[in-house]
Order: sequence, then C-alpha cells, then structure tokens
Amino acid sequence: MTLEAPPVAAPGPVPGGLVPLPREVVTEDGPAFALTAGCTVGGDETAVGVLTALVSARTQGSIALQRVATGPRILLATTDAAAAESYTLTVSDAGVAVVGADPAGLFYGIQSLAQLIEPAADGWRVPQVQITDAPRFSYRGVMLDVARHFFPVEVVLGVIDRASQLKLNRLHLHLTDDQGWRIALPSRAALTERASVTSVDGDAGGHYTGDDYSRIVAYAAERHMTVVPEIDLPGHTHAVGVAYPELAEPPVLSEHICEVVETYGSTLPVAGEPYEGIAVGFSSLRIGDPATDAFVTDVVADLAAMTPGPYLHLGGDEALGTDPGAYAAFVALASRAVAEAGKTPVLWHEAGAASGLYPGSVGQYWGLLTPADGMDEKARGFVSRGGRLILSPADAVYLDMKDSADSELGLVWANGPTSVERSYTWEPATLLEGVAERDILGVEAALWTETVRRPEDIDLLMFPRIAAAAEAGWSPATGQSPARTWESFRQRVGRLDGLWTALGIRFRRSPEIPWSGEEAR
Ligand code: TNX
Repeated sequence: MTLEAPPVAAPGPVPGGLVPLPREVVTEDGPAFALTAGCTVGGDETAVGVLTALVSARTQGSIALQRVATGPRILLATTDAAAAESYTLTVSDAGVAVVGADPAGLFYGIQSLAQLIEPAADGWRVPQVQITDAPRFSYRGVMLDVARHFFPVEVVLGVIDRASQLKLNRLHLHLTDDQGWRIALPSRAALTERASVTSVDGDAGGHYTGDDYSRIVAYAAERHMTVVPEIDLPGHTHAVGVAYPELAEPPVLSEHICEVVETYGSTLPVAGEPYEGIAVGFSSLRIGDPATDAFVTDVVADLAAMTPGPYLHLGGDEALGTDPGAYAAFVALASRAVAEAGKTPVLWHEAGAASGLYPGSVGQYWGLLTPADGMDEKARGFVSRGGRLILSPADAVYLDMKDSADSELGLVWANGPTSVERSYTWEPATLLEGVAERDILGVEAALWTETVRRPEDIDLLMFPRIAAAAEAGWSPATGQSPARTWESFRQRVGRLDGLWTALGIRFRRSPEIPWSGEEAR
C-alpha cells in the first residue's frame, strides 16, 4: 500500500461548524466533552457572561452554566503573550480552556467554542480539538446602508451580533446618500430635520440621534467591533440639497439616469425635493464655494468628535455629476479635513485617482473580481500614496446582489446572481495586480439596501454569504491550509444551521450548502 499525501483541495479534518476557518486545528480521536446542565465555568467575568448566553441559546435554555471561582470545567482567560485578537481553544473530555491574547481573542475563542457545540443522543457535546487561531487581516468589515432604507437602532445591534460571531470587527455604516441623511450633527441640524424623512419607494425614513449613535458605538465595542461612519461626498448628496439648497448643484439627468429610472420604474430627481428612486450619480455638492468648504469642515468635525474609532469614510464614489477637476480638488480638501480632525480618511477607490488625496488614506475597492474600467489603477493610487486597501469585490461580497435568479430581493448589476461559491472562491492577495498582502488592510462585505426593507431581508441576503467574506478576512490564504477550500467551507457552514436558528437568524438555506437539518429540540 502506498501512502499519498492528500491533495490540498481535500477538506481537512475540521470538526463542526468552524467558520471562519481557524489557522490551526488539531483533532483528537478521544471522547467528546459532555456539555451538561450545571457544567461549571470560570475566569474572565465578561467572557463568562458571553459564553453562558450562547450556551443557553444554543441548547434552547436547557443548559445554564454555573459560575465557580475555582476549578471550573470550562476556563475562560486572557494572557498577553500572543498576537492581537488571537486565542487558543483546547477541548478534551475532562475540560475546555479558551485563552485569548486579549479580550477580543477570548471573545473569538468563545464564538469558535459555540460553533463546535453539537447535539448528542443524551444531550450536548463538544468534540475534542486543539485550535490555535489568529486573524489574517486586522480589518474585517461589514457595511450596512441605512440611507436607502433606514433601520432602527435595534436592527443595527442585531447586525453587530451576527457579524461579531463570525469574527468581523468593523461595522461600516453608510449614513448618507441621495435618499436621506441619517445622522444628527449638532452643527448642521437641518440635515436630519429636513432630509431624513423618507426612504426608497416612499418608505418611512428616520435618523440616528447622537445618543442612538453612541449606543450603537458602545454595543459594537462590547463585541469588539469598531464603527466606521461614512458620509458620502461629493456625489450621492441629493439629500444635502434638500436641507441646504445653496450647497448642491442641480441634478445631472444623464442618459444613464433616465435609463435606470425607466428600467426600475422610479422617478427622476427634482432639486430640493426628497428623492425616493434608486438611480446613482446625478448629484453633486457645489465644489469651490466657501459655503461648501465650511459644510465639509463642520460635518467632519462633528462626526469625528462622536466617533471613537480611528476611521472616517468620505465616500467619493460615483461622482458622475461632478467635474473631474473639481472632484480631485474636493478629495484633497475633504481627506485633509478628516486627517486634521484626527482620523484616517477612508474613500471608495475612485478617489485614488485624485493627486491631492491625503497620504495614508485608506481605499475601498468595489470593482469586479476581474477589474474593469481602470478601477484597479485607481485603487493602486492609494497604495502609491502610502495607504492600504479594503477589498470589497462587488461580484463576490456585495451582499445586495441576488443570490439566485428567482430571488425577489437584491440587484444584479455586479454579475449577479452571486452564488455562495462565487462569494467564497477568491483570494485577496491575487485580486489586484500590484497589491500584495502588506498593502491590504482587510476585507469588507457590503449590504446596500435599495431592495432591502425589512430586518428579515437583511438576514436573507447576508446569510450565508457573509460567512464567506468572514473567511476571506480571517482565515489563512487560499492554498495555505488544506481546509481553506470551497468544499470544506460548505461542509462547515452546513453545520451552523442549528446555531444560527438558535440565534434567531433568518438565513436562507441555500441549496449549495449541505445543511445538517438539525431540528429544534
Ligand atoms: C454601487 S459600490 C454603489 C451604491 C449602490 C450599489 C448597489 C458603491 C461605492 N456605490 O451606491 O447602492 O452599487 O449595489
């Protein structure tokens, strides 16, 4: 008999629903850890609370862990010996230990432990395993567009719960667009007073007060997520013109806009009136006017003061109604204003073509897996100015693309429908020529909400594809781990249906995934 090394494409022996794939997983053949009522837990108090809640949810309230000061069977601790956000998880039949390098690492180790819990004939168990894990990228994001459709604070908190259990650590909120301005700013109260009342299709609008925003930021921080607020300038600003007509150019009604309006049966934008359609690229701030400069300084200063995280996103995409020279001047001015307010500017890739872009600004690539129209060149403009890139290839991780042709939700412009397999099978380090591992800050999945009206629509479009994006952001590069394959991923995701159901996630049972079909117990 000859022993052959298994091909890299073969799924590795990874137990349960571990997603994203950990850096190192060693499975043991011995008996599983029996998770029983009254099982003891000890160590870090916050972590004990997190695990107790997860175990209770996963076991339909049948198992309440019991906190003890000494000799717990499940130990949750931190040590400062290892890399940020890393952890080890050891499970034997005698006990479980999760040791994080920091509170975030411990939190992630607990999420992995929760993913491993499985039903057994006589209760619940966790298979023996030894995991040593750390993230590939420091920025692992999810974006929610609250401008096209507004979502109340509770819904945003739910998105934080969902994203953080997949080890995502950035929540990018797209707070402003043509259809509405969703964040109250002390210096510019008219923005939300006058330009936040409607959403796409005439649905109800809304906005976050300063207190709402602080609540979101704090809830995210407890789950190790940093909020990245975006105010989209200088295009996508029709709503600014509703509040401050003097700051906006008249809508540019290009052929493209008229086509979109015809295809989707929506209406043309009218200066000074709320916009309820879904066309993009017709609005622009009046660039070069001192009143506009003052506006930018004010909103950036307010938002920076409200935001503890290091980033402030300025948008900069699809400014088709803006003269290219004026656009470049605007990017220079606005990115400098952000830097002067003490934050790192983040902009969509278009801004990488602007020579005055503030050095070290972060770019976000939203082009296709096969870059077209020079979008990759623009993205490289950030790198050549000392910045790094967030990768959001639209035909892979735009969660608002339809996931199947018959889906009522979602758009198709980025080669949609986008299968789970397509959302998984791409590799960050080879996406853009000339953009290597060190130039990549991370990966972000984005949910635009033109067609997303209800909280359950968010779940239906996000899941399971958000898990593929999480794996691209956290796990070893393709080819560097035998289980970093589509085949292994679909098996692992398929074991998460029990946990996701228990957590109240209304995910789509995509036919591409072999779901375990675990019944509620
Ligand atoms: C493109 S991607 C946009 C958004 C739309 C989205 C819909 C990007 C930076 N801009 O304005 O909502 O497509 O998929």
